[in-house]
Amino acid sequence: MNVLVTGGAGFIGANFVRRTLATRADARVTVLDALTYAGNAASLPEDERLTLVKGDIADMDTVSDLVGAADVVVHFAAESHNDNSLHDPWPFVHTNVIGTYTILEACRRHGTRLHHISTDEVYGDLELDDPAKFTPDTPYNPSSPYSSTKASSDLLVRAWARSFGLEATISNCSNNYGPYQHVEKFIPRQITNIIDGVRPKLYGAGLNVRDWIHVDDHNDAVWAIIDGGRIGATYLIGADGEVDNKTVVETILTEMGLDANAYDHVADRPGHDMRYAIDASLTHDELGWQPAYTDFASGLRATIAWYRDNEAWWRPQKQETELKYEQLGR
Ligand code: NAD
Ligand code: TDX
Repeated sequence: MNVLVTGGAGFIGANFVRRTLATRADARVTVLDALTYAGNAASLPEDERLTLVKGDIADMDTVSDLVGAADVVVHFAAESHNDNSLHDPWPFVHTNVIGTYTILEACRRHGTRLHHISTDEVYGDLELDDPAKFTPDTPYNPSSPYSSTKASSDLLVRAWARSFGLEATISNCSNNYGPYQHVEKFIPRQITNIIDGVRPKLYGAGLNVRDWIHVDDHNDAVWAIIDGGRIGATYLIGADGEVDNKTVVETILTEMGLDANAYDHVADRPGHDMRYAIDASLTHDELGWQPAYTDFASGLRATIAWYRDNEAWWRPQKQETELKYEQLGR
């Protein structure tokens, strides 16, 4: 099986490639990745079944032949960081909207199966005391340039499936954590700050809730959808991992042997979504997928150990990332 993975040098994509090569002997993987600041060839393993192509998903000349040679396209490539989208939205429109359009047109041209990776952020946010969780029927209500461009990409996929009969599925997953995540993101930023003797930085009061899932659980669900998902369907992926940001920081500090209160509050993110929560029951019931990491604290412990053991991987990005945050006052 020839698998084309867009964005395969990013956090979730690289974990997907590693897991695919380790668990599926029949798979040959081609990664198409622009190697932006978020992409890192060092996240990928050495493997004769893996080819890395550096290129832009919005460039049809690059995309078309690769899609034509693939049995399935797993589309992870995106600009993925909310804070960056508030500072400069254009790359988000380019990659998330025009890039996805280009992938769709290439899949249509060649009749290639597509799985589109999306996020729970397309549904907007929930109040802290709302008993509801997101389901595949929740109306779209995105807040940021990031989530609105991801919502746009989902709508394009739905339209191509319905109007052109494209063989596509979509998954909307909650916040991922695990190895190879860029140090701009919440959990790796705090772990690497602590390693550097810098206090963690909590936006606002830190009451915002995210629904954490280990990246391997996300990627196993993606394979379950590719293997057995209904064409045209949307699947939600989550692991019942709702935790507020303050608790996450306190847990990281405690796990790293420091006082749980040794963090600072910084300026809040404009338009900051309050809470995300996934109801993944359709994905469980239809596909039999279940998360393996059910204890967030132990998953976090393993992630802390990974960042301690892999400083050479993250160190080159750390200073530049913190300079960007300094300019944003966060
Ligand atoms: P990431 O930022 O770590 O990786 C994105 C990858 O895409 C990078 O390797 C980058 O070089 C590549 N890329 C960016 N623009 C490109 C372009 N124009 N052409 C080719 N490659 C390009 O992101 P991530 O956290 O791994 O997220 C991957 C996908 O999963 C995204 O679609 C994101 O919306 C979605 N998602 C992420 C999370 C999360 O918690 N991180 C949760 C749910 C869904
Ligand atoms: O230093 C920080 N302090 C802080 O309190 C950072 C970087 C973040 N935060 C807060 C903001 C969020 O409430 O932590 C929470 C998580 O922040 P991010 O890691 O930036 O993730 P989020 O904005 O929730 O989006 C993530 O999950 C959904 C991914 O970046 C998206 O790609 C995915 O779609």
